[in-house]
Amino acid sequence: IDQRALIAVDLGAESCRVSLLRWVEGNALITLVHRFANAPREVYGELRWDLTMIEAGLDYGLRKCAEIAREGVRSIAVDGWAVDYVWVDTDSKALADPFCYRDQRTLDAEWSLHRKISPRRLRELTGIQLMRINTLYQLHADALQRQLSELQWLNLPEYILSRLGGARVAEHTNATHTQMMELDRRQWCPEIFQAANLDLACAPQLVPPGTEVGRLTGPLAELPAFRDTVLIAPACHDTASAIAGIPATGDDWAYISSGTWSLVGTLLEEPRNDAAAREENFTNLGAVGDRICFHKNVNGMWLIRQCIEKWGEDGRVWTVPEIVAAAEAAVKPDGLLDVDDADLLLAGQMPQRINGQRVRKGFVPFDESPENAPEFASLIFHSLAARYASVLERVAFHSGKKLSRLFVVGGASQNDFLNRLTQEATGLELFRGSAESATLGNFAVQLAVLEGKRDAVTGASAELVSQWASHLSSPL
Ligand code: LRH
Repeated sequence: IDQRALIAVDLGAESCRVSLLRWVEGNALITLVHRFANAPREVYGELRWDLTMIEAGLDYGLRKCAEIAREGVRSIAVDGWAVDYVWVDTDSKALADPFCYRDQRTLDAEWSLHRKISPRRLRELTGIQLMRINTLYQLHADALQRQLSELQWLNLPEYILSRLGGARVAEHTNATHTQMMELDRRQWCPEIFQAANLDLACAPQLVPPGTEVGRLTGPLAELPAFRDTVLIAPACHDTASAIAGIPATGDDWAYISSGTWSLVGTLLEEPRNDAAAREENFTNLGAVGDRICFHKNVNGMWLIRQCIEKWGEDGRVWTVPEIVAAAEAAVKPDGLLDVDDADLLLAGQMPQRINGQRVRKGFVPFDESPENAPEFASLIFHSLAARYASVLERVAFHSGKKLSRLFVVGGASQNDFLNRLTQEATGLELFRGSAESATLGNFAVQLAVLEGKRDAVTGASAELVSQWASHLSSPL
């Protein structure tokens, strides 16, 4: 067998990682080679990602991998958060830093688009949960501003792959989150493009997860380790990768992919887009193994991170582990927060936003000073757990599954207090998966492709991919 190393790049809204898989006496050994912080920045009132910073971090991480992996690197695959994208010219160069999905410009775009195509029709066609952050609303906002023909957009992970030398593609799992694909035909939807004033020629070619998109070229390719390195589109949507990294089989389990967002749901063989699933705004995203990620976006660590940022400005720097411990010792909240209130998805002033909701609900507002952080954190964690439980009840209903196990993966799976509350609220047996599940799923897809098990990626035998993931989960 080929003993060369593999690289997984995982782009997160809070941090990006470059990881290396090497073979040591026949076993896969995974190391996190480089992690760097990421955050959108507000520039002239616009919320954008710093693409130069992200690419510099990736370049550094890839060079470090090349130094370590003297045996050479067989492949590189990139996954990342969904919905954000880059407009590129004919050389695949970015025209501007990409917008962050939380930018407020989609407020007008949503209103404008829904006059051309009803939310109901959008939902019927795509099977995707209606959310203002979806690429569709963002691209429509762009189309309202300027002429876009001659240009192409690429979702962020696919953009990175193209910058490394890959073809311009839209990988299926990531493409479903744009809300621009037909659920039935699994192709771009002309009716939606037309309503959004977008040209179908702007859309990249769709490819399934596990597609080789080219060879590494450019300055990095001159490093000896990168002589013959292929580029792979894994499940480019980080959540689809994270779920592919769950080493579970059977039909009795649900997942929470827990990070900035909490994605709460289960894998299905077929989408569920009946009236009830539509009414409750569940999504049917593409998953590895030709399956469907049937879930709902629930707010997540965003709430606590935004609070921490505000308390930091007010003079007290809380770390996540500190605040988790303090929340556990604090009193139970007097009432729960609606964590998915649209206001709580926005950036800035989070303690004040939370108090705003408390007042609206008739509760006494909390003292917003950083010393009172534990009371806020306790409220947030109890409320998240309760929300997870109510969503999971609906997941069981829609999927018809008798759920008994819950796998929690992603960075926030390390929060044992939240895990305990979740277990209590749901009554399910909770398994803590890997904090780096997206990286595991990314590697699992690469291995399946490289070992000629393409069917495991696109066909019915997703079990194999999850076996890879379970084989890989211990070294992390
Ligand atoms: C998680 C995630 C999620 C999307 C959101 C934009 O990182 O990809 O699945 O809904 O970011």
